[in-house]
Amino acid sequence: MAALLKVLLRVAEKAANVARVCRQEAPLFELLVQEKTGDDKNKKFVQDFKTLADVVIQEMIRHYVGAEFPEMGGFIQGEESNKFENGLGESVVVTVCASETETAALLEAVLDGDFTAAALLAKAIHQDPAAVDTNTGDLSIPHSPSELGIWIDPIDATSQYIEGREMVLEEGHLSPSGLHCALVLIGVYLRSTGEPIMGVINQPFNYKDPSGRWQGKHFWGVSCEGVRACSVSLPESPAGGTGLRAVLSSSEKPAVKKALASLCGPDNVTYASGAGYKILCVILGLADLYVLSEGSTFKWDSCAPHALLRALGGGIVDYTESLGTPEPRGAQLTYHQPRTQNKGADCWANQGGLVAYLDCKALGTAIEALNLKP
Ligand code: 2IP
Ligand code: CA
Ligand code: CA
Repeated sequence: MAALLKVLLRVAEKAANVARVCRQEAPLFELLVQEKTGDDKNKKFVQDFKTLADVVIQEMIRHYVGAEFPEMGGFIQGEESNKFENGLGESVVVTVCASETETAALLEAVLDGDFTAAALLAKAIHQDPAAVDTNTGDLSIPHSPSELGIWIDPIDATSQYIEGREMVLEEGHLSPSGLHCALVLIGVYLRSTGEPIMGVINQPFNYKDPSGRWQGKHFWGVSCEGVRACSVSLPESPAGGTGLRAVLSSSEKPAVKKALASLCGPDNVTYASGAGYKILCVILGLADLYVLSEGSTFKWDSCAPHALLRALGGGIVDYTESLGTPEPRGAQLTYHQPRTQNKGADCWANQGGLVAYLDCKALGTAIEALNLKP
């Protein structure tokens, strides 16, 4: 299944291109923002946004991966629904067509007849991505496509993507908010056990080249049955019992913030945007832990980065479960079963919250401290 990884790297780069085009063409971007309603609303935000960019990117990934691996067809899921309502109240099902012209015609209907915008978007969808490094070394993955499923978050940290604040990233430093927090996440799991075994993260807005164009960066990891490989190398000194750094959502509960501030020291607790970006910070060794005590993330947020953490010897556990067990490492999140008692997007919520870690000693120390909080 090394071929699947190469396809995912290429399609994630295509996705990043679409994300960049949508921001670069200002009139296009303005057209794209639509409010979410109903059960699919992420309850965390008073106003959440569903962008056409999100829907288009997800459908594009589904289309190209499904074309290469037809056995996966019914098991490629994501955050968005492909039904899009245009300004005239008409519902259009967004799909990628066989040709650029046909896709442009379909998107024109979504975009209330704006041909320029539709043509720009269709061009980005059908364009071959710039040469992307798909050199993943010698990998032999002992699974066939019919055993696997995929979770896609076409754009994580949409609010940062829409706000569009440009930051110059400093090597080795966590940068709490800005365009760089927006990530394309594609995770692969085993249908039988729900284990995340392969992940690709593409950061479309990593730096601006001298000509002022945004350039991206990508990361990947594989972890299954003795095969462990990752594009990121393990940080030099994984933190043990002391000197831990935690990254949290700014909306985290005061008791959790307090417990971690006394464990790590107040200066070692940082608040950053984007569930995916926070897990990426743990993968890159910019933080030791990402703790989230609520069910505000979903399978598509954590599947891809979870696979990278596993490839490096870490993981993501269910926060609530890990507090109640002497073996927190055993409470790993899985990706194959919906919570049927929930509705809409909440069926796929990481309901008990999560803790992402690279080093299991750090996990153990944090759980001990969190268990003591009032
Ligand atoms: C969101 C996004 C938010 C995050 C939330 C995710 O996904 O990553 O930033 O909240 O949990 O579901 P926070 O930044 O407070 O961690 P999306 O942008 O795809 O809706
Ligand atoms: Ca998300
Ligand atoms: Ca998203």
